Amino acid sequence: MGNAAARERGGVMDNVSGAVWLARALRDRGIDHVFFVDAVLRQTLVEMEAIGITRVLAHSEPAAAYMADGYARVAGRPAVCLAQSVGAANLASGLQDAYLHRAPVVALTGKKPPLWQHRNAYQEIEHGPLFAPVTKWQAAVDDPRQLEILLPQAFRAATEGSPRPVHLDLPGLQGEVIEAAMLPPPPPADARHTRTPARRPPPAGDEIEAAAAALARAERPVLVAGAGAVLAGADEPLRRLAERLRIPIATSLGGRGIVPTTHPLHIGPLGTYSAPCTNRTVHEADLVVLVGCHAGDQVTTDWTVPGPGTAIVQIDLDPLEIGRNYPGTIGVCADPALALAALHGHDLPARDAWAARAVGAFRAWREEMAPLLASADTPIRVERLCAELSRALPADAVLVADTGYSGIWTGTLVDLPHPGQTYLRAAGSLGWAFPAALGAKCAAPERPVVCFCGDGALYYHLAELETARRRGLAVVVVVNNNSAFGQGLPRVRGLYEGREGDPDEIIRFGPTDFAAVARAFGVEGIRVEDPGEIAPALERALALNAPVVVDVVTDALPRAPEAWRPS
Ligand SMILES: Cc1ncc(C[n+]2csc(CCOP(=O)(O)OP(=O)(O)O)c2C)c(N)n1
Repeated sequence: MGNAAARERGGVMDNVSGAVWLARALRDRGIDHVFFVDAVLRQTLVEMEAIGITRVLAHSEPAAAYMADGYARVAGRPAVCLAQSVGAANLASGLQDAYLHRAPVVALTGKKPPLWQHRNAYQEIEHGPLFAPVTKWQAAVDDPRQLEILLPQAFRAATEGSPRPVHLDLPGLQGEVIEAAMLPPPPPADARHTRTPARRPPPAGDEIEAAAAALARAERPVLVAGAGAVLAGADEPLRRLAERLRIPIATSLGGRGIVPTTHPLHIGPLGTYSAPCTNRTVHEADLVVLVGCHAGDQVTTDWTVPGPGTAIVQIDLDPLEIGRNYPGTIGVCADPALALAALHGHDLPARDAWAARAVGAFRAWREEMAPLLASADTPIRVERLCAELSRALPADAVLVADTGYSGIWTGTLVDLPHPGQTYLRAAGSLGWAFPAALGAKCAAPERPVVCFCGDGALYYHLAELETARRRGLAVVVVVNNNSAFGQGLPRVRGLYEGREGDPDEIIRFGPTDFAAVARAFGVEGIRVEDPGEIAPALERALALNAPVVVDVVTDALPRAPEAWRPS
């Protein structure tokens, strides 16, 4: 055999640079965007352009991680963020929300090669401990040939079971040792690990029988749908089961929107970010069916709702979550959509009177809120802003909410009446929503994306207005601008009761005009100071098909709905 023929049959000529390898291996896994701060994997970024991967240059590593997170949540696919060695700590901090929410973000960082280690290397600390609490799996690639094993493993770990972030440390502070290596072309990707959920196991017959028996016994059942139910696309079987058996549907914030929030059986979000009626109803239930819901402290109001001793059925893809928080849980380890469909096949009683009572309590609460939703007060009441947003959101909108009050306001008072609407919420990191909304827009360029945040949240990543303009990311940012960390304001002032001092110094900001700030970035800005101006501002912003900041000046003192707790 001649040299040329030998080369063609898997010899040296077939090898590709590490940069080409990585770009191709990511593209083969469905990656069409990467989010990063320079300087990392520059040659790979060049190769990415050639094969159609969009490079989104961000202004900070946490923002890049939040963009990847927002992308992954909307796309239902892994997303990639990159940072050089000195950016690793920043990038890790941005993975916290993806970890808490369970989003499959693949983080790649550069790291100086072994000969540089333990010698006071410039700009570098150990990366492993930084990523340990915010990833499900991480590895250092010491030799470029390990990529063939470790990159597929990263995607496997990110997508199997509960999806979560993963981290690969690449040799070279910019990952350049990888890029310069020559490697055989990447083997084909496993399609399973290019999406979430990676697999859809059907329920075991005996587990479904036990769950059906619990439903048959229950007189006051409630369904609680979480982010796992949304991820599984369990909306249709959830609605069908609830409608047939007349079971009220509550959600976690992560599950919000799985059924239209105006659905006749929907009773709002459960937990510490909720309207009082929902916790009361779920506390009264004699069976709570958790569907893709991990029953942490927030959704269960510190495990008081459902109260200890309540019968629980938990349907989850991840066996490690079943029974974690409620001893005696009846578990169904399966794809939530398949498990609900299997329950639908059982002959079970409908609980009309109970459903009417639960739903009636929710409606009564909404009626109580009606005057505030229509308030003509200036400064604007946030309830009125929520009502206007409910009316303005298009039928296919993605609403991305920040944490704290932004989660409570949008979770309790912004309606999502259309099945095509999506709700994403911060799993706790203030400032997450704006970059996450940019990532969401990259994943769903044809859908309107609206970010709802406070001024305190927007300050974190204001610089990404430049990214929005540069990349033409048409996100509408609605700022609830009360010149404060408003959620804590009365409590902080309360701490000063009877003593001298200045509470505002630790909780208030100056009166920034974010519309003017946006315009300085070359982004459209609309300032709203009168409640009558909200609707036309939102209409205009959504029609522009460009990034827009709608800066709504609101009153910091009114309190968001407060969760009910058992005494
Ligand atoms: C990274 C981070 N730091 C601090 C907090 C605590 N925190 C939660 S909500 C909040 C206030 C948010 O203020 P703003 O975004 O202006 O919204 P508002 O409360 O005024 O509606 C703070 C400080 C947090 N959740 N995350």
